[in-house]
Amino acid sequence: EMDPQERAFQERVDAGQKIEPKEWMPEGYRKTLIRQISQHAHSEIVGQLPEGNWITRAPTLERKAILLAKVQDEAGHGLYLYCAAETLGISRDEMYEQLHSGKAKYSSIFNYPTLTWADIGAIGWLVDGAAIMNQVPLQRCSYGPYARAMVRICKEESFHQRQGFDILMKMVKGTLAQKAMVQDALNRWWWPSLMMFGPSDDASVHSAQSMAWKIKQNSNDELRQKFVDQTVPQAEYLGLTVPDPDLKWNETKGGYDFGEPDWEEFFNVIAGNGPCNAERLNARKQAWDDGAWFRDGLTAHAEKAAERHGA
Ligand code: FAQ
Repeated sequence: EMDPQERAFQERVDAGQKIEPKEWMPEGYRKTLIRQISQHAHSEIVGQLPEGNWITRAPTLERKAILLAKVQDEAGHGLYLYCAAETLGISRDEMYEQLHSGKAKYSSIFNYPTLTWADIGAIGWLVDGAAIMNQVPLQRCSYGPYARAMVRICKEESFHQRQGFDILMKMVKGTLAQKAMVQDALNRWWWPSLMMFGPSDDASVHSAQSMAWKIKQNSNDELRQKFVDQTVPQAEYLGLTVPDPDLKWNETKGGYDFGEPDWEEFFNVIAGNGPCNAERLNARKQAWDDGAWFRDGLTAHAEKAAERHGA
C-alpha cells in the first residue's frame, strides 16, 4: 500500500509536472537523482582528461582553439551539474569525496586511452553522439534543475559532435595512413561507445524505478538501438567499416540488428579495472591535493574576516 504523500507525488510525476528542490520527494527519488546527477557531473570532469591529453598536440592552431573550447565546455557542464545535485542536499565536498574514494562512478568510456589524433575525432563523433542520444530525453526529466541544465548542455554537445565528425571528414580525405588511423579509432571506440548506455535492460537494476519516476524516459537498450541506427549511416558516409560482424539492416523492425557488447569488459571497467581507471582517478585526486593550499587560504581568510567583524 503506497503512502498517501508518495501517491500524490507519483500523480504529479505522471501528470508531467516538474519537481522542484524544496518540495517533498521520496527519499529514494532524492538518492537516485544524487547518484545519477553526480555521476554525470563526474563524467564531465573526468571526461576532460582523455581530450586534454591532446591539447598541446592538436595539428593546427585552429584545431587547438576548438579543442580547448570543447574541454572548457565540459568543465562548465560538470560545475553546472554539481550545482543541480547540490539542490538535493548534498555538498560538493561530499560528491568529490565519493568520486575520489571510488564510491561514485563516472562514465566507463573515459577509462580508455586516446592514442592518436583520430581518437579526438572519434570521441566527438561517437562519445558526444551517444551523450546527446542519452541527454536529449533527460531535458524532460521530472526533476526541474536537472532537466533545465540539460538544455544548454545538449546544445553544446551538438557543437562537440560536429567538431568530431569534422576532424574525421578531413582525415578520411587525407592520406591512406590518415584514413587507416580513423578506422583504427572506430575499431577501438565503437564498443565502448555502445557501453555508455549502460547494461542491457534485463541487467539494469535501476531502470524500472527511474522510468516510473520519469527520471529516465527510455531504457538503456532503446537508446543504444537509436544510437546504432543513427551512427551506422554516418560511418558509411565516412567510408568506414563498423567493427561488428553481426551488424545488419533489419527491414521489418526498421533498424539495425547488432552484436552484444562484451559485458564482462563493461562490468570490469565500472568495477575500476579498465585500462585507465587508476590514471584518471589519480589525476583527479592529485588536482584535489594540489588545491589544498588554496582552500586553506580561503578558510584562513574567512576566519580572520569573521574575527574582525566580531571585534
Ligand atoms: N559507465 O541500472 P543501471 C558526457 C552503472 S559523457 C559507468 O542501468 P542507471 C559528455 C550505473 O551507474 C556521459 N557506470 O543504471 C562528454 C549503476 O551503478 P550504481 C555521461 C555505468 O543509472 C563527452 C549500474 O551500472 N552521461 O555526458 C554505466 O539506471 C565527451 C547499473 O546500471 C551520463 O552520465 C556506464 N556507461 O542507468 C564529456 C548520463 N552504465 O550507480 C567529455 C546520465 C551504467 O548503482 C567528453 N546517466 N552504469 O553504482 C544515465 O543516464 C544513467 O545513469 C545510465 C545508467 C544510462 C548511465
